Amino acid sequence: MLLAASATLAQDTRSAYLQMFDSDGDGRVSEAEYVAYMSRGFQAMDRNGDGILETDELPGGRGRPITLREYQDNLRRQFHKLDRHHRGYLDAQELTAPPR
Ligand SMILES: [Ca+2]
Ligand SMILES: [Ca+2]
Repeated sequence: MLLAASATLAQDTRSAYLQMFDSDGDGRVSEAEYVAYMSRGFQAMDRNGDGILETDELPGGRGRPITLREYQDNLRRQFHKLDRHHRGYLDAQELTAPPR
């Protein structure tokens, strides 16, 4: 009983994570949903809201400035790496897989 409960918990954690991305609620994450959700991190860091993360807005205050467009291009590449089955969307397992 206890074992079954913890197996279910791992499953629930994954699907809860997926639900944060899955804005249309179809149980999978499209490229647009992935980019939209992950872009929130950019927006949170872009304190002056000009669409560019300047060096002083980057974590640790170091690094090359990056535009929202570059950031989203990186996210799209990341999405396609995660999309191991090349179906154009991520399921909970692909989404939570460790990066290669
Ligand atoms: Ca979806
Ligand atoms: Ca900025």
